[in-house]
Amino acid sequence: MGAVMAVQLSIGSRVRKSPFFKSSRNAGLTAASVYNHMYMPTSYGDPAAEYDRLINGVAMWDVAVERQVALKGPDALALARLLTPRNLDGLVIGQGKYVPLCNYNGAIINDPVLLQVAEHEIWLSIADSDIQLWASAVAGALKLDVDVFEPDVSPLAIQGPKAIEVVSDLFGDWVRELKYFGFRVTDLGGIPLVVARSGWSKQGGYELYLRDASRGDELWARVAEAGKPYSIGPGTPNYIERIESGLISYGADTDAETNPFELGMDKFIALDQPYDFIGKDALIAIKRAGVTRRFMGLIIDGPRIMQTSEDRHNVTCNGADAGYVSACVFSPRVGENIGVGMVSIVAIDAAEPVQIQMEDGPRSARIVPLPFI
Ligand code: THG
Repeated sequence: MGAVMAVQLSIGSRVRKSPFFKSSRNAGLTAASVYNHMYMPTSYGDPAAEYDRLINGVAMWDVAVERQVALKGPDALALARLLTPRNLDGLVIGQGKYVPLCNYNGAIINDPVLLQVAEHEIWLSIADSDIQLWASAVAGALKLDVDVFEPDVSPLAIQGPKAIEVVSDLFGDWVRELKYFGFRVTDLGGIPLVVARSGWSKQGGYELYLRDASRGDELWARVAEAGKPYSIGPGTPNYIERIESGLISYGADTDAETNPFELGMDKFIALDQPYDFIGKDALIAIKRAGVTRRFMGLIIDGPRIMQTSEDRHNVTCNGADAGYVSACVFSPRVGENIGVGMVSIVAIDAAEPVQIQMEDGPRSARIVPLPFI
């Protein structure tokens, strides 16, 4: 491959900006992607420092791209039940749940965190697809008594082993008692927030859901100040850590046919519940037939992979197509090149090395269970 120019992302007014965008840029943002029609910070120019802060310290991430789809009205729960195969019995205010959403073919179309914020109000904190359109169409077609809209809510994540210190200094010791995905509606010196124990890493942490976009820079500054004793710094959803932890990146790891069983989400799919939900018949059929591929880890031979993948890498097993690797990188903690991807059951059962077509040629790899750590 010849020399390839770096491509810049054009910043304009069509793609939406986070309430923390100005603060992120002032903190040294160097790269962004687009997610839910918004700029999503992806780098502050020092991947090693960003990884280290997440694993050993504390980092603050502008994840306002995790948009909320509010379901508000007497039929909020009925609509939520239709949208997800997960059983929502016993859901209480202040509780969150990871809820895959599927289409009528049983393919996954998003994997939000659901928050029950009030008796008749549920938020879906979505990954990168247009769930407001989907959910409002379902509600309209069925004449459900529920409004489906995107509220003024923008999460700021605080992640890493020292996040608990920063967040308890800001809000008090009650944050230590929050269960995973649990949350409370509160404020910080009048800045309206939801404080949740969650975040797209396995290093522990919180998400502050800002409820007034005009106060983004103020919230950013308060968190940066409170984090100073713990050497907080900026970061983003982390490419290396999420592979190590086996966290799913909807859109990166999935395609139009990916079903939740392939992703290992069996425990979130309640086929036996009395409620109907979108994709139920298809998922029953998929489960009966059994899956043909599965989301797995791979340990990859060869020189250290230091760059993020621009494309998926095809996988073959004994010369036959065996799926794809959607993300791979050298892991400092595993001490090897690791990847995640969708690989065929045939290749998994063969229990012998597969070949991955990398930019620099084929490499041998072995399939392993997730997570790596
Ligand atoms: N936080 C919030 N919104 C989000 C995300 C988030 N929206 C987009 C995206 N991330 C949604 N996807 C995920 C994927 C995985 C997890 C959370 C959101 C996650 N998974 C854990 C795991 O897989 O081990 C726990 C799942 C469980 O056992 O319930 O945390 O991060 N606000």
